[in-house]
Amino acid sequence: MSKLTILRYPHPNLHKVACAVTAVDARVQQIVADMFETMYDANGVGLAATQVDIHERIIVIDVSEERDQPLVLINPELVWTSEEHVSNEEGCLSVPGIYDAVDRPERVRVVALDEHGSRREVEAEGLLSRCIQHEMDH
Ligand code: GNR
Ligand code: NI
Repeated sequence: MSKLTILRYPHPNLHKVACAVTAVDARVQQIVADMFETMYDANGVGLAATQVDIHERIIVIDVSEERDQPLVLINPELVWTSEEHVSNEEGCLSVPGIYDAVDRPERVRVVALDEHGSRREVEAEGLLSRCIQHEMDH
């Protein structure tokens, strides 16, 4: 495992659009492990690969208090968003010190691959929903 460097605004690579992962193999699993190490070290609740200068659709999330509920989303797609929206404060590890309210759908359903390449569907609300949407925006 190795900790990766988180790009900070206004690094131009933060604007790059990530490509789909074509195979969930050992290379991708190493990226996932390194992203978790980086996210936990930074006390973040989520991290998108773009933030560590890897331009592939890979997201790691852990919104649990105990930091023991890792969630991996590869090639995520939103398949449903609620009509109801909610506004809440967001921060970003790539924009340290800045927090502002962002209006988003309250609940989402996302389909993605996990770290083993298995398709999974997650329905989320609250911080998890917000975090999934924030990471997908990266
Ligand atoms: O650590 C993070 N906290 C957070 C709080 C509210 C909404 C979204 C987030 S994501 C952020 C980590 C980050 O920058 N991920 O891209
Ligand atoms: Ni962010």
